[in-house]
Amino acid sequence: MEYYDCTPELLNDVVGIEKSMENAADEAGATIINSTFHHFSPYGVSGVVVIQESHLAIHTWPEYGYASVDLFTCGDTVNPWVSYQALKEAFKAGHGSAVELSRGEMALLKRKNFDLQSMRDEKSAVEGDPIRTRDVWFTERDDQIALSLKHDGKLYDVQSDFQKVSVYKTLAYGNMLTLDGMVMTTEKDEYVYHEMITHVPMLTHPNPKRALVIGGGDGGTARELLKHEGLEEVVMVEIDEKVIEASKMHLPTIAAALDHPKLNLIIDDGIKYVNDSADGSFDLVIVDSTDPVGPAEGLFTVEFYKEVHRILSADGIMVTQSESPRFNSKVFKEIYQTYRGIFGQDSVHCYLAYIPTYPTGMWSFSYSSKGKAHPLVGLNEDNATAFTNQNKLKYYNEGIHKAAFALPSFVKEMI
Ligand code: SPD
Repeated sequence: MEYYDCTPELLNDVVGIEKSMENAADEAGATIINSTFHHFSPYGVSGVVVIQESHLAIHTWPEYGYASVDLFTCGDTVNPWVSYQALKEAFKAGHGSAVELSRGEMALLKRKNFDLQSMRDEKSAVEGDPIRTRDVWFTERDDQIALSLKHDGKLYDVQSDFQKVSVYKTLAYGNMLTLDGMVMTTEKDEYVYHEMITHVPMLTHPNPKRALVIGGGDGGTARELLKHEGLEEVVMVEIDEKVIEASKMHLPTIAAALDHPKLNLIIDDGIKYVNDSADGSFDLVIVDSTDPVGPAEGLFTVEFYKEVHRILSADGIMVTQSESPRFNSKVFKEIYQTYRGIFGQDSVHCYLAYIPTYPTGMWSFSYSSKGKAHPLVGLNEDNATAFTNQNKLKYYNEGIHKAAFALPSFVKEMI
């Protein structure tokens, strides 16, 4: 594939080119295994996306507005012409051309016999195990850090009206939900996030009766909230019904409470729901959002949090997932600055938990109190212990509750 008269800046943007190449592979129906890209000094990019069906490779010459791409596929499941078109648009090429070549003359190929058993992955070489034929890697990355999980294929992959909803069958963490290529939850470590986002506020509010969850379509947050028998109603507003569908189908233990009688599940825009809610109508609002890109962007604005503050009751608490201090430093700082401007300097607290499948593993939550609720002073340790034992919680306990608010110095410094 040849692309002429492209925008030079686009051909020098290594992160953008990698995304465009992966997108071109994805749209053509290929399964991405991994990719590696390199930026040359002072300009030019080369890179390869390895796909299950072979590879895509690119070399760019920004000084000539020219890029050449090779797409090698195997079988007939990938349509290379879709990639051609996607890249032409991505690079804003004035004109382009492509040639399709057949490789490997069938007449010259002779099948060899070999012992398939001897080629098995050592770890899966257990008598009776199926032979794994497609171990590939899912990678979540920004331009500096990447997190990869090996998987055995996708169980769900749908472009909804809002985002790409996928469920991967990972080898180490069970089924994993991703939205637009970002890990949301996995069967094996979901409990850390869901126990911490719910029980910390629930066990420090004097008498919570009504809770609102914005987002949280996988159902984990609702499941944990509904363990608190004193709660009379949980309203959950999820914008994307495909997230609910994927979770019910492939994350049944996380989605376990989505049909609970006390849960009022609404498929709608959470921002609109909050704007339309009456003053003081919720004791607890949990913002269980995705990262601040795509449909969740509006959930990270001053206007939205002011509205959340308005709908909280006198002693109401807002808890949000507040990203990783290390991975999303800029957003992390902004979040705390914004909340403090609304709830007051001393009414906003940060706490941490360790979630191996989120970038850097260090994840933060914010606890903002409208009235007198306090995350440590308000904790009745005996109640917390009894609740933990009764519900056989796997991460939360009274010790973790207190320790989660002890912040490393660099995090204190940031907020
Ligand atoms: N980068 C990961 C942020 C995920 C936040 N939400 C997760 C949803 C789990 N219910």
